[in-house]
Amino acid sequence: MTVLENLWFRRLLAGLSGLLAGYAALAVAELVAAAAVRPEAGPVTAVGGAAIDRTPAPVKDWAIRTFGESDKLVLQLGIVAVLAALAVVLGLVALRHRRVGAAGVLLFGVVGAVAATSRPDSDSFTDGVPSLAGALAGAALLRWLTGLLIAPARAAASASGEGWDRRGFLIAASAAAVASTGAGVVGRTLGASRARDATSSRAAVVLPRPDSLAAPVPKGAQLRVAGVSRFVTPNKDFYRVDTALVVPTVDATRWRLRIHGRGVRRPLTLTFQDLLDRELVERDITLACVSNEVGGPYVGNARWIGVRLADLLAEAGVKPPSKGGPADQLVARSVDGMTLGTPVEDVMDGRDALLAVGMNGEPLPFDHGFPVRMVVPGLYGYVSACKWIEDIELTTFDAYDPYWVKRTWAREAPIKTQSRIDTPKPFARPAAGIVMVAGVAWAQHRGIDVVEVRVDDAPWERADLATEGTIDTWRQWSFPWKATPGSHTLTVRATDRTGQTQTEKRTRTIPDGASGWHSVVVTVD
Ligand SMILES: Nc1nc2c(c(=O)[nH]1)N[C@H]1C(S)=C(S)[C@@H](COP(=O)(O)O)O[C@H]1N2
Ligand SMILES: [Mo]
Repeated sequence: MTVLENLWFRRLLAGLSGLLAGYAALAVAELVAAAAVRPEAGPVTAVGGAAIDRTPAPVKDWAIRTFGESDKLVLQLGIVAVLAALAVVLGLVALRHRRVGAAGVLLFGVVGAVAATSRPDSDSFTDGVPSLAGALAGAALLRWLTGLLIAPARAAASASGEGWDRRGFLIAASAAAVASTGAGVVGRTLGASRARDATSSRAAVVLPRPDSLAAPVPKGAQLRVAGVSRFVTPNKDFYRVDTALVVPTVDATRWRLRIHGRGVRRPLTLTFQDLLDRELVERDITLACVSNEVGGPYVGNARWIGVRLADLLAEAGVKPPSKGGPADQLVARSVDGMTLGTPVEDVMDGRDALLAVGMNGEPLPFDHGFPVRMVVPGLYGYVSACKWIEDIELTTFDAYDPYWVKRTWAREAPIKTQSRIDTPKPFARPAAGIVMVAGVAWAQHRGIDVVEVRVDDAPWERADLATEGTIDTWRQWSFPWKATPGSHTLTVRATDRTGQTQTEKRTRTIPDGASGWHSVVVTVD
């Protein structure tokens, strides 16, 4: 090997040392998190979560729009890619300045530790320990490996004139890779065993027959038009929007819900079984996300089983503001630290605000909040639908801003009347003749009274409405269109039972939900 080749080879190996140090740091950190602290304190989850907390709402909205429900995977891959690149750089730096390289790794440990302790669900400095422990391991490894690259040669190596111990380096590097992988696997396995407890607690749930059943879905609620959304959204197709990088897996047998705060005369602590033993109601309720663009997919309808939240609050001695109660905001907190604020008045005004335990005939899926979540008809999810709930605090809007409100979303957010064309799809090429235009419209807790369709600039025409489920569910509609060849724009708008027609004015989703009419352009052949 020439001197120059040798130099490049050592640089390559230095970069590799950096990568290995980063890999070891992550593996050790994840192991310490799983074994001694808690899985959420692992650096990738912590840094990712902290990044989500700090991302300005418009950027987050863009990420949801662009990557959809893969947004978190993209974020995690991004974090790993950035870490890998920085690790290579630190390896190269360490070839010259071993201390600086190691110090760089430690610095990342500090960043990870700060991120972990700053998460909303972090209540202890021990959450910083995994990142620091990992960084120490990574720094030590980097020093050691780069030391082998620049160490005075042993006899064999110096005989070859390369000035460093190639064999020693390769053995050390392989050993480090194997040890790190081992640490990572043990960490993962420990994490998996907690998840198993949660999974078996879910498998053991037998939902009692609700005391108050939902009426069967009316036959006419589901149109027989290909391409229209199903009236009941199957759980596997139900949209998911949350900030959880790792879906919380809660063991229902250990779960507790606390209800406390202003105006609570009898604070309550409930187990999952306590909830199942109470009066259960079954209701069809359509959930919608405030981040849903006009025409977007973040809306779904399910048959929920749960306890009426108003009953529990009354039992705790809570009065709504209209009856002189001191608390106007109910803050729900999840096991992962998310907070959502709901008007107490809305929860207690007679609507079916639920602490839900069942979704479409099964216990809540983990993605949708097992073991218990809130569902409040008529309010966007971020101000009502707390998944993995563990705490309810009665307070005031003046006293506390929950997670999204701190990030400039509206304090109160009733769902805006909306309608969507499900079929034909944008840029479809239907044949001339009768084309069935169909979709859904929703105005939860008010009900949909009229849906109209406009073809190009022609006058609005009434669509046929499917039978209403309830005022808390979306409603299907259809419109037999005499399609003529050429390009056409189809537009839909709905009117709710208060007589309000959707405004044409397009607004962004921030701060309180998108408004505007959904249009689809098609070309008729
Ligand atoms: N714990 C927790 N609950 C949460 C959220 C969250 O990020 N964390 N997101 C809310 C938002 S913005 C919406 S729209 C609904 C979505 O519920 P889904 O994922 O079951 O459809 O959950 C709400 N509950
Ligand atoms: Mo949402």
